[in-house]
This record gives sequence, structure tokens and C-alpha cells, in this order.
Amino acid sequence: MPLNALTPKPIEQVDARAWTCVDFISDVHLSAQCQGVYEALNHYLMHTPADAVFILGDLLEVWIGDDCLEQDHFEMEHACAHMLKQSSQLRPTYFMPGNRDFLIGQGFMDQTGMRLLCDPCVLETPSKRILLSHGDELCTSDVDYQAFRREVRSNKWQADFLGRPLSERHFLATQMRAQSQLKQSRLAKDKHAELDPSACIDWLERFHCELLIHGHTHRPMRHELTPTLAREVLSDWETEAAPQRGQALRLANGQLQRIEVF
Ligand SMILES: [Mn+2]
Repeated sequence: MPLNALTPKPIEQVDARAWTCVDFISDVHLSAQCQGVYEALNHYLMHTPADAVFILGDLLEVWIGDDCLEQDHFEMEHACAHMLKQSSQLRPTYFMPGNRDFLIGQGFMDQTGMRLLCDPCVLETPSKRILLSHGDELCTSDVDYQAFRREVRSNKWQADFLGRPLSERHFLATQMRAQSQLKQSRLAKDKHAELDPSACIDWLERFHCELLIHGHTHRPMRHELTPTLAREVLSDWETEAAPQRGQALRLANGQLQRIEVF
């Protein structure tokens, strides 16, 4: 069952006021080819002192449907589900879909025990109200991408895609990935996916939040949007980069800090 056909509804607001330490990660891009990233995530999830972990999309490089878990040869996917279940048993583990893993469905959520978040979702902490998002919906200047996003998030597209055999879905996903990489490689570096500052400010004002935490762009840093509003971009987890990139963003006792995971 695709996520947008889910019952119960995804969570729109989380009360974090009783927690002293909360972690945010995104863009881990787990794949069978990168054992190092899997091991780093497993180590991180088993050892983080956080009271709750928020995974803000693109946990997996690609997800072609929960029914892959019915096939033994999807070993990484099985291992991933097991690891997330262990994480959920240690502390609440929240998941928001990204643009790679938006086909994660109720079956995977049930198996892992993770809690599904809306995009965006409001986090009420003792120090501030924070808005959480994967971030791709705020890349409003990429009109082609937004049209593509609407299409693949529609019930019709998802029902059609998930109705195809797993092998065909695997092939189609590989094709879509290659097209997207080709498009990226043709763009100048400063034209890569970027969030529109005015769209970020609109969202923050609409949800009465002062900080946006998001992933998607793989350019971890803080941006001041106005004297009172800011956004924090999460790191992707990339062992092939030099130097390696991989961080969790931690909010502990009202202070943000970036924790290196490699
Ligand atoms: Mn993304």
C-alpha cells in the first residue's frame, strides 16, 4: 500500500518538550553497494544517546516497493528493516519520505516500528518550534522537478508503478536514476537543487516556526533567512567523498551541534 493511501495519517506535529536530546539525519542513501554507510548507520543508531531520532528522507538510495521484503535476495533491504526495528525499540524513530524512498509503504513502517511524519512536520521543543522537511518541495524554481514530483506522488502513478513486476520496477528505477544523474551533470554547480529562500520563509511563518531543518541538497550548513528565521541543512552520508561526509544534527539542551558519524 503506498504511503499516500495510509491509515493512520502521517504525524503533523511532535511534542519534544520532554526530551533533552533529539537527533536529525537524512540522505543516508543506503544501498547494497555501500557497506560502509550501512555499518556507520547501524553503529550510530545503536549508540546515539538521543531520546528520539528523526530521519528526514532519502534513507535509502531507492525503494521500489515493500514487496521486495518478500524476496530473500533483497538482503540490504531486509537488514535495513531489521536495523530500524532495533532503533525503534531503543527510542522513538521517526521517518519522513524523501525523493528516493517515497514508495516506502505501510508494510515497511509496520516491520520497522518507525513513526511516519508529514512533510512538513512541526517539532515543539523546549527552546523553539522547528519545522522539519526533506526539502525538495521547497526547490520551487525547478519547475520540471516539481511537476515530476507531483506526478510520482499521485495515487495513480504509484498504483501503476507498484502494479508492475519487481524486476521491471528495478529496471525503471535504474533508468530514472540515470536520467536524473545526467541532468545533474549538465548543470553548473551553482544550479544544483537549492531551496528557495522566500518559500522557506513562507513555510516558517505559516507554521509559526523559527528554524527549518531539512536535507536533500547535500550541502550541510546553516543559512540565516532573516534576523529571526534560519535553516539548517543536514549532511548526506558519503564515504566516497574526500573528505568523507556524514553527520547527525543534534539538539541537546537547546543547543545544536553536528556529530560526525564516520
Ligand atoms: Mn533528496
